[in-house]
Amino acid sequence: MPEIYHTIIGMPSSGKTTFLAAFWHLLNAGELKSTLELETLKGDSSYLDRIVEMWRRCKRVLRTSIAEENDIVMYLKDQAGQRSFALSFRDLSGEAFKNQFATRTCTPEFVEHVNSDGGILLFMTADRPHQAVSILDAGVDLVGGPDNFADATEWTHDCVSEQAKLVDLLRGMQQQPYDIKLRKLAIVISAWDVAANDEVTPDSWLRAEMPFLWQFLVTNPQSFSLKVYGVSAQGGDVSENADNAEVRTALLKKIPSERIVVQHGGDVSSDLSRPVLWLSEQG
Ligand SMILES: Nc1nc2c(ncn2[C@@H]2O[C@H](COP(=O)(O)OP(=O)(O)OP(=O)(O)O)[C@@H](O)[C@H]2O)c(=O)[nH]1
Ligand SMILES: [Mg+2]
Repeated sequence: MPEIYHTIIGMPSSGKTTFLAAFWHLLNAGELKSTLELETLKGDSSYLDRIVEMWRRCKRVLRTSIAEENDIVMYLKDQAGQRSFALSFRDLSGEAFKNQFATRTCTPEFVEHVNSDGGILLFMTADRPHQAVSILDAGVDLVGGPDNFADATEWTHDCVSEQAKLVDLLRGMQQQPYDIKLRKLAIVISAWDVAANDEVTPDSWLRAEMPFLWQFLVTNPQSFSLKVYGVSAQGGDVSENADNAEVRTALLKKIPSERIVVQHGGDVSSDLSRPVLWLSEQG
């Protein structure tokens, strides 16, 4: 059975673990017909069971610490039973990618995973503003000269916009020690419920909110074959505060799998396996 290793990438709180929890639920619960079915899981399922339990109860899954990163191998077959493959990926901590950007280093394992057959699932979230800030947003009076810079905040790596960090990460994959080749890249815009309306598609959101990343991707078709998905893995904001108590109550009344929304172009479903299936297709 071919083993395909997909790499999950995304800054902290970009929705990686919530996606994995919802995906695991879909495969196990049988509430909806999914394009992919689970044959078996290699390794310890306790991590997946823990995150799926929180997901089912509409609770925020725990942040993934670097020490807790988990390798997961799922043996899957497609609905028609035509193809079987092992899908392995690692739930990485967003902190690891932040560190990678700041220190300009990554682990040999990460390079190995990115070089193996398989694609990249790149996560970002619709629930925080992404437009890169300009110097004017810093409130600095440029006309007044350096004397007015006293209140300016000192630069740290956290000041760099998320899209610049992501471009840096992808740009790195275009040179050694990474193999120079075409990679499939499925972009997952999580918390899609925040952005979704009749006018916006995942592609148009990416173009408007992450123009630098968008430009990089469309001008590098030799390196990245792209599809963009809007994903609401929880179905709404489940953070525990009084403002969204009604949202949580309404979500809890639904069949869990039906909370999930996956949009590609104008096509909407609850089938989270779509991006994974596309990455797993040959060619
Ligand atoms: N509105 C909304 N928020 C969501 C949804 N799914 C996840 N979130 C929120 O997105 C945030 C990030 O969730 P995680 O899945 O923990 O993100 P992560 O990328 O694994 O984060 P790290 O482990 O820190 O790298 C949390 O605040 C979730 O509540 C959704 O469908 N809708
Ligand atoms: Mg996580």
